[in-house]
Amino acid sequence: MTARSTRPSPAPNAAPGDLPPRFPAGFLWGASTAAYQIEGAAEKDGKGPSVWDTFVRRPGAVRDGHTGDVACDHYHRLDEDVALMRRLGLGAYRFSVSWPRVLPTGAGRVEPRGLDFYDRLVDALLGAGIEPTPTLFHWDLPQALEDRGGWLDRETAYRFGEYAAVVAERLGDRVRRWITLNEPFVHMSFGYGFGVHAPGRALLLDALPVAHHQLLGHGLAAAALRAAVPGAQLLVANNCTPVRLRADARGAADRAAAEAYDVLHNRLFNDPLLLGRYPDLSAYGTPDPAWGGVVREGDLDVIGAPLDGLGVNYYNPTWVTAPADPSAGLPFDLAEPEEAYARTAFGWPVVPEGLTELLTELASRYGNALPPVWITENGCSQPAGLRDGARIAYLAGHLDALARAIAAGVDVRGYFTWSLLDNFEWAEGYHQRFGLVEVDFATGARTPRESFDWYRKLIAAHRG
Ligand code: IFM
Repeated sequence: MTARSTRPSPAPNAAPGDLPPRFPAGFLWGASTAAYQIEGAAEKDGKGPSVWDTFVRRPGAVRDGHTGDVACDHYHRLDEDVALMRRLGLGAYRFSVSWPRVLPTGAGRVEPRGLDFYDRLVDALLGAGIEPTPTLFHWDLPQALEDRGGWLDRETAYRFGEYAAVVAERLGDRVRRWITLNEPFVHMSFGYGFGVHAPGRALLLDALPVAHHQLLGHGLAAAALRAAVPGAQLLVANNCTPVRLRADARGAADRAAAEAYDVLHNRLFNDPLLLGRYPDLSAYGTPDPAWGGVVREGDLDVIGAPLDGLGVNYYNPTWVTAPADPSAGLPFDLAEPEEAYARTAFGWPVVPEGLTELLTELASRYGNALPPVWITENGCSQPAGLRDGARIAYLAGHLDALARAIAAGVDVRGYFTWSLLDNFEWAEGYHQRFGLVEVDFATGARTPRESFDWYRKLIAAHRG
């Protein structure tokens, strides 16, 4: 992905139900959540602690000391939540399986009550006509594995493959579409690079082995899923971003910074999966293709085994410049756009056309090596309240951008919005609300927002 000149957003198509049916027949309409963000029941039915259970107890780690101990209490409200999904008309629901709920210490003893929960969820979804789409790792590594080095340790990849086999054996008779990893870039950088997410390690570039071990874990899990689930459809959900330069910073050093950022955020994860090789990491002081022994013979064959789809999580482009202090460690500085984009409650710029740009660039970069794409996350945090026209505008604008990418020839098969429910937004606790459904965290009460109704009508219109 090369850095692009910036363009203003097209006016978002904001009127509810206003989008013409521009998506192909059979296009999948979904919503996403993740285990630690919604389930609660942190110690229920034999669940072991995850790195997030530990991290939230570190003073200052999460805004106002919020924890996921109860979250949306989805563990006890599964039926109510599936009823909401049915009302919405979802074709698919993306959730994540909590590894320590299934294997309390990450390996060895399986907790049957943990598997029972996901078994019930899968049956409830199928009963409602909704395709279950589990993600096996959405950041809640069993603490026992972190104590042995976590994703810095190659052994964790093998434990992930074994865990995938356990889940596949139980759910594989009913679940076809699987996502192995969620946003391995964010987990590496926030969790191990900067320490702002669990496990809270601030290793900067020494976190790079976390990328390789997650990807190796993906490859081993994918092999286990293929062995256990005939006809399995396997994806990875990568967080991808178009990389942009400000108009006032487009010199050679800025362009090099943009290339370097693109390598770290996008290509480090997409290239090995789709091309079976890593990009050149010289900008990160890792010119040795084996990364000093981290990448072993045969690993890239395991990682690069064909995928059935690429999951793309898109939120916004990233602006970079040359580093003000090149000796500070990273070959780029993050920058602010010069345009006055609308902002989400999180402060993220709203740039729908970035999604078209991202998808068309992925298609031109990877050509035939790009499998069909599913947008596995897209959505925004908005202020509390049921009248969320800004969320509707966000979704409409991004769906319009997605339709443009499809019209330009990108093979996109489905769209999962983030998120069904307000939930625990990691270091921000409950301060950022991403849900189509408002959750009262004191009582657990769920109330659909205007955007819920808008998405329901949109799905119904496309189903014809
Ligand atoms: O809430 C997160 C999710 O867990 C991963 N992708 C981005 C979302 C919003 O920050």
